[in-house]
Amino acid sequence: MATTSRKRPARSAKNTEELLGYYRQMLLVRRFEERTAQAYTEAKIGGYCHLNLGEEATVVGLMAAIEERDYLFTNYRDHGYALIRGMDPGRVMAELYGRQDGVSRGWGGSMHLFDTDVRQLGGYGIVGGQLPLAAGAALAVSYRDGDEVVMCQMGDGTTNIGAFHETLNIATLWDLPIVFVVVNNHLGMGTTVEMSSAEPELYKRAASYRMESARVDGNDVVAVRDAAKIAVERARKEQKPYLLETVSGRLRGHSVVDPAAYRSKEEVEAVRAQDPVAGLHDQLIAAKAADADQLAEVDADVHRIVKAAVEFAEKSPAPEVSSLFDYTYASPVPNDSRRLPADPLFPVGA
Ligand SMILES: Cc1ncc(C[n+]2csc(CCOP(=O)(O)OP(=O)(O)O)c2C)c(N)n1
Ligand SMILES: [Mg+2]
Repeated sequence: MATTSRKRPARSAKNTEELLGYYRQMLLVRRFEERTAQAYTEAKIGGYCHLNLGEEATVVGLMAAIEERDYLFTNYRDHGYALIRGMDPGRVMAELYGRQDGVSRGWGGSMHLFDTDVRQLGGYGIVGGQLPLAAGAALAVSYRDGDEVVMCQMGDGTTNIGAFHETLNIATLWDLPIVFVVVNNHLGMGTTVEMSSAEPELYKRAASYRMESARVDGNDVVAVRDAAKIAVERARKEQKPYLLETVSGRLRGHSVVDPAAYRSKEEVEAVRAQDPVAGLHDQLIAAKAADADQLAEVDADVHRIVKAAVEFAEKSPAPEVSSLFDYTYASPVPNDSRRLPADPLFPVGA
């Protein structure tokens, strides 16, 4: 096990360009999530809704480490991953709105973003639910002698779920090409890692399963990318699982409706001081890679993308009620009840 260092690469035009690209992506996640929170409070979005605010460097760094051919599973905090993995922002927003043009035709919603085109196979609302499924995908890859890798993201709270231990155990026993990523934002809803985990250095959990692991600063996009690349390469070349822990913060409540009253003002200030988007902004200026006007232009561009996404979602129609049972079963089921909500239990006159 190793803790990854924060050594920065020498500055070059390529690095500068790369960093600016990451800044644009992180800002896209930031502005998309802020707009999502607004749409939720306007009751345009229903159901549960969890944001990646504060996790932008982690999201972008992880997505820079996997390739198109690789597969991704995440928990319900999935909007940012979808955007950076390549789902169209308008179709993601339409999904949050529950509209027909959403990536899952409006049936999945915020927690279940799924798009086989970009090999993002959900979005799972059950804590730890994605782990056994991701292991199954990795088993399929291995069975077919493929060279794809499965990345399975989860939160810190997930490391105390039975499925976490069962899946890590089997992943080592079966030499699965899978990278488990624990996004440690210090909180599972309102419970801190220290209150819930006897070993709060979560990457050390991998030792129980003889699995390589590392911990990295989740607010440093390049450090996350480089640490994740090591993990992905090991999974791809050696067919060995890996556990990567990224440490960052959650800027808002657990979900959009959570005021997070359990956090003190000082704790919130400490998280804000580590804000990865503001941090990269200042880093770019200090390194003279860009000036404030250029970065404001990036922000304006991103605002346009998010505005267009909202307009697309607003215009998309709601799914037909008659399609409520579509996509439930792969093939017709005999005697399947097609009763819609509010339909009488027995047809009148029957
Ligand atoms: C099996 C299960 N138990 C409880 C819940 C309720 N729940 C939803 S999110 C959550 C906290 C998970 O925290 P963490 O894994 O750290 O993820 P984060 O929300 O920080 O991304 C809990 C307990 C659930 N969805 N599924
Ligand atoms: Mg958490």
